[in-house]
Amino acid sequence: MTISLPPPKLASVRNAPRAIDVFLHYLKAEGVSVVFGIPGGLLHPFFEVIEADPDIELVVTKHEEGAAFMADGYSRVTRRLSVCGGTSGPGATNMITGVACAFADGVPMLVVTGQVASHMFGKGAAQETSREDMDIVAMFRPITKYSAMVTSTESMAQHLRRALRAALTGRPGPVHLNIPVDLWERPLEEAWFDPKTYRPDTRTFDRTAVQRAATYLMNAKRPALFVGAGVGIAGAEEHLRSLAELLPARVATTPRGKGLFPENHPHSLGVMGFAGHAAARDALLGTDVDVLLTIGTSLNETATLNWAPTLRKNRIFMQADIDPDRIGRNYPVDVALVGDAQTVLVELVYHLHRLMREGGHPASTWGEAVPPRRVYSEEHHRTSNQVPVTPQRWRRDLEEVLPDDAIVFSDIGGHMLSNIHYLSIKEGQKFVLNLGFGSMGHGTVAPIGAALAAKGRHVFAIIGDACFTMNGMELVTAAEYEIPVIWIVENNNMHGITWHGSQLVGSRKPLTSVRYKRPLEVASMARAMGLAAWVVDSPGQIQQAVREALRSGGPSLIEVRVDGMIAPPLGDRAKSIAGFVEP
Ligand SMILES: Cc1ncc(C[n+]2csc(CCOP(=O)(O)OP(=O)(O)O)c2C)c(N)n1
Ligand SMILES: [Mg+2]
Repeated sequence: MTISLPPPKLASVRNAPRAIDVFLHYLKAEGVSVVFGIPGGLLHPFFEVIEADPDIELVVTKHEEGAAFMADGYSRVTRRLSVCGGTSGPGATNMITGVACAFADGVPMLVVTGQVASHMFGKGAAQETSREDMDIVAMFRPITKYSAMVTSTESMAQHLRRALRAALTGRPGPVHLNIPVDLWERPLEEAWFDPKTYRPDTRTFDRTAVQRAATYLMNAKRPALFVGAGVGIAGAEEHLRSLAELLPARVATTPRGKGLFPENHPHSLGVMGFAGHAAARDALLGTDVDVLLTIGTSLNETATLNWAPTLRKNRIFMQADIDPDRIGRNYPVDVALVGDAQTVLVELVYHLHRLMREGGHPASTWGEAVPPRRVYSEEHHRTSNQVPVTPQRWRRDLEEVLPDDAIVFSDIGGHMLSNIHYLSIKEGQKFVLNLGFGSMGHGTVAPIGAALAAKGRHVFAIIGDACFTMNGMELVTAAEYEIPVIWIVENNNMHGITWHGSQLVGSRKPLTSVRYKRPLEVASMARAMGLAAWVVDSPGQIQQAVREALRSGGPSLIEVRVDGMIAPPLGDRAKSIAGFVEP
């Protein structure tokens, strides 16, 4: 039996705010000024409004993975929320790798995806990814802090506030909202909430733990700090330096934390972990250090040389992290400092000053010791005059012309290991690496978002030829929007890390198929994409090319043709793959 009802009255959308207007208002309140993405029918209302808005720039990328990478780069520099969007189905799934990178490294990002109209669910509409079908919300769930479909216009703002709260409190991370296309333009009358009212400030700390830690540091003869990327996320570089100089303490960073403490500082030990430096390894795994404070590192495989047990042996071991789940996960701790790195460091320095005012004096003896000289593996390659140039030599040349404010992104491969080991990051410079997820392409594309965010600073990307071919089409985006990244592509015409690494693991036979069958003309491809480009193959040449690229002020690329037979410093990585753990 059917019942005949009169048609419902249509709400007047004229003059009444729509759901999309409310949505946009929240984004602006969070300081969002750029949205990265690729428009498509099922997310059209969102992109239409973004394009029309004078306060928000829409950057249309070449691939949705690029949109997620750019958003990620934007957040890593601003430490603010970034936004990327893709239409339903493939537009959404294309973003998954980029979002996973952001999740692994704690980057705050809002991912918006389209969905078929709510009345069509389950009927097999084109690109349907609702729960009745492929379930895009479920696909994003393990790689976000919150993933949900907005099921009614009335609940849109509630979902958005929850997503923003999750993205921006505690350990930051990406969040995902999937929105049926029919919800955006419906009227939505809503009381407005200011960000302060729906997401708490989590700069909290444990006072008793800080006091204990300060006392241990005050009495330490050989204190050391082990610094992870969390210090960068918290913007605590200066506070770290205050603590290190006050004691003084020796400072090592994880590979991802590289440069958060200037590597040319007398107390820098360089990088501890994969492709790291002997001074850091000797100090942190040796017997000298009596108190070790780790800050903003989860002490994972790459940072600890496969969880070396000697890292916490015969010493007081203290760990500071915003995420209690990361404290004591890999090493038992003597003092657990739950809290934001900046807050914990400020409080530690405060308590040390208090103890000093009361007549105390730091017991550190490092002040009288000679700071360690940076020793590189295969040091002779750094001064080699051979042609084609060695990976070590051109990096040494680059150090001399790299601007004081440079933000240097690395991609994933042998070039990353060389960047970690051979390129010194000095005061004022910044190094960015997605080692949590370790996706090729991030270091190629994220710098575009970073350069948009950090207008006025010089952004470099040091990448490999295979990373360039994987995601290099986004260089067209940089050319279109005139975003001045300088890419330095180390061209060895192969997946160098795999070819060299294959000779250290398994049957030790080189995996020859990763060497290219025809040489890659990287600079020519870049020119075709609208970039200024240079080719370098001899010692000293890169300096002129960098100067010219800086002068050009636009997106540029320098192809460095290197001696590909020189292996990157990958011994530690090979040992980990082979399951070999040092005692
Ligand atoms: C998306 C993705 N696919 C595959 C890998 C595994 N992988 C790591 S590095 C690499 C090759 C990198 O080659 P290239 O960019 O030329 O750098 P090189 O090692 O030669 O310096 C591969 C395939 C990865 N990390 N990410
Ligand atoms: Mg290569």
